[in-house]
Amino acid sequence: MLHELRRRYGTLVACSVLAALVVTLVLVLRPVGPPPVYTYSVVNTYPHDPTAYTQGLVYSDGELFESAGLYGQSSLRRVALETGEMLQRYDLPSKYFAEGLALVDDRLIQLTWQSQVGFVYDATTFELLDQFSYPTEGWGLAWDGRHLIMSDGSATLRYLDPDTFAVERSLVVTDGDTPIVKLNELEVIDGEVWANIYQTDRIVRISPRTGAVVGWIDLTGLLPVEDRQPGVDVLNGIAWDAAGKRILVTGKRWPKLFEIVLHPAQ
Ligand SMILES: [Ca+2]
Repeated sequence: MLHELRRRYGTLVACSVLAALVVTLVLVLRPVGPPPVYTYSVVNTYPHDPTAYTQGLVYSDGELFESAGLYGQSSLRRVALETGEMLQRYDLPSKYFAEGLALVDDRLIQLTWQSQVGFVYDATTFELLDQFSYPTEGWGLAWDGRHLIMSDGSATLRYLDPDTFAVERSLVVTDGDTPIVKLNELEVIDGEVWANIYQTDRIVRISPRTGAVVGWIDLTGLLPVEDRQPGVDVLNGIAWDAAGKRILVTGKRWPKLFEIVLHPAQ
């Protein structure tokens, strides 16, 4: 009797191991398709300052923090989302071209394009508290709760300590075997890193674990033709209202800012 039970138990274990092996093989060998593509619907449209050359965008409690670029025009702004009204502004010295922006607790961290200098501000008063240097160009910046994530125009994202600004990790973003370059403005959304691709209407969704592209968002046609006045530049700027689950996007010198929802493309 005991012998029979042992035999049956042994068979059961063998069957379980075999089933696990089959499942593993199916998962490993299944064809991996290209990442899904998403299109969008506009849920809300808000005013946006058409003189703001948007390089960084962050949402916080009904307001946006915005970093606007260009030499002689660079600024840090606090803007009311619904009205587009500028509530606060700090102008950078004209030798700096402002870039990515992140909110870390009560501090705002702002990059510059080619000066290799970052600025730290009090998020309430916009008082300049500190500055730091980095060896690359500065493009986009985001905060994932532990690290600042920085882009520099290449396919590489760098993870910086939020206090020392030391690089603690690098991540190369790839779609299959192809590195995805020109990663620009950044946002961390539900555990993914989203990046504008400079000079395109696309946002890429990135796995922060592997750097693999997990989706593409095609925002072609987002800014209506009648709003494309001279001087209007490319799509840039992603902000995430985590509590309201709202995706907010705009572009450089765009007169509008949009809340969008995504749909799988057909
Ligand atoms: Ca952002």
